[in-house]
Amino acid sequence: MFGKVLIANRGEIALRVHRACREMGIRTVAVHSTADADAMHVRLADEAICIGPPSATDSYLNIPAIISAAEIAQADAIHPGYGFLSENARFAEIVEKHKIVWIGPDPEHIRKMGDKVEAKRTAAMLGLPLVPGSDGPVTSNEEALQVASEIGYPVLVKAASGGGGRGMKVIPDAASLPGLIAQAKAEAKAAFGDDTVYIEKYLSEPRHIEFQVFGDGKGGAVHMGERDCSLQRRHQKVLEEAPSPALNAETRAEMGEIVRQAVAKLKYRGAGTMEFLYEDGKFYFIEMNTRLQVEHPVTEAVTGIDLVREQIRVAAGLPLSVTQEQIRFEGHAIECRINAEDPATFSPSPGRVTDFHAPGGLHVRVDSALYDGYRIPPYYDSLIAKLIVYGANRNDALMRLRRALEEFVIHGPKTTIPLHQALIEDPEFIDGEYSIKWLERWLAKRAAG
Ligand code: MV4
Repeated sequence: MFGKVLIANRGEIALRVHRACREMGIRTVAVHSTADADAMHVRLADEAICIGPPSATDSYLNIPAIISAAEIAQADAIHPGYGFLSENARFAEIVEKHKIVWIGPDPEHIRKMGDKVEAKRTAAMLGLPLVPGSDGPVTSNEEALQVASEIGYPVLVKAASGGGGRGMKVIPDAASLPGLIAQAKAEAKAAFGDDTVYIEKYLSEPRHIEFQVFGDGKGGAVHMGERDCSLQRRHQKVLEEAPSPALNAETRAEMGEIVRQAVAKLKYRGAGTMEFLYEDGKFYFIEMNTRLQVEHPVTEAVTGIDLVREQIRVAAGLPLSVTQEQIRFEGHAIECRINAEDPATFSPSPGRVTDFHAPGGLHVRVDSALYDGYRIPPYYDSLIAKLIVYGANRNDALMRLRRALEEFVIHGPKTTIPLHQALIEDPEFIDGEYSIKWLERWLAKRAAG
């Protein structure tokens, strides 16, 4: 096992990785920008190295600075967390070239899945169900019109280098197709430097259901069930839960086995997430994320498995600690993402935390790097805490969530706690009846009074 791991991230996820390392007897190296000198992960790590100024481009995305830090500290491995360099295939390759272990998938798998057209091609080969659409990129209006008339309008044009909804357009009819494809290509070129686009049938009210998968890199693979992440605002997840209120155990087992076999065939190593849209009882693969996700704790709650520990184990060449048969899905977990934002306008609200009290008690978990007196810097993502509750069933989890949100005190910056408090009182949410469209509609109604 590794003696020392460098954590190439900040905030709650740097702390999450540090905790897993510590529990495995591994020493940790924190890297940080000048704005994060007083951060919790820096305080707790065995060593800390400043890698640059506040701007993420010059610090948490600064590959030479991070590699230098790893060499100076003689770290055996690097854990990238999520975001930043976690899905940068080139970084993963550079790490490996320096004889440092990359705690993540094979760089080739990261690269393949980063290209959405390539990812769909791979998914099709692996037998995953796809949204009907173009077979690869569309290269002319004639071809696009042909595909669209075969699958029927409305269709969706998506950027091959996209993700997070950027460079995506709904095309209602043939007349508007050429103009909208041109727009999508221009946006994709500007955002990603790649104007490759493809077409899919537009699903109007799906749920976003993703499966957690894990591979040992040698053909051993498990699935850890699904998370329902339909509640999003502008492609930012707000609340996630496991299991999905829309699935039963039979559907989960069936779909889980399909994704497990796909991951095994790929000889995938480490943690991954297969994203699907789910509509009218059918699954459609859209993307695969080759990293640990923000919402991984809901999976940890319903399976009892430490996902970061598993990542570290397989990176060190050890087998997964569980077989598929040993994985039991029990109870229900819900995560609320708490952001330092105005709960009405969502504008960022950085600044000094004058009072901090995290809820506790049975089955309540708070992943946060906040502390009393901490100054939330304005340079990074506004996620400041994740509240994860577990219960025997969805109703128990909801009752516990209500109680935990009530106990949570974060004074100073504005937070989205009140938003979550209102959201979980909505009868449709309580019934679990929501699609990817639901939250934005709910917010619009609320804003209108
Ligand atoms: C779709 C879709 C409807 N039909 N694909 C948005 C980001 C990217 N990950 C995929 N996305 C979507 N793809 C087809 N064929 C609707 C979305 C979508 C969405 C998906 C998941 C969660 C929230 C969403 C919000 C708007 C649109």
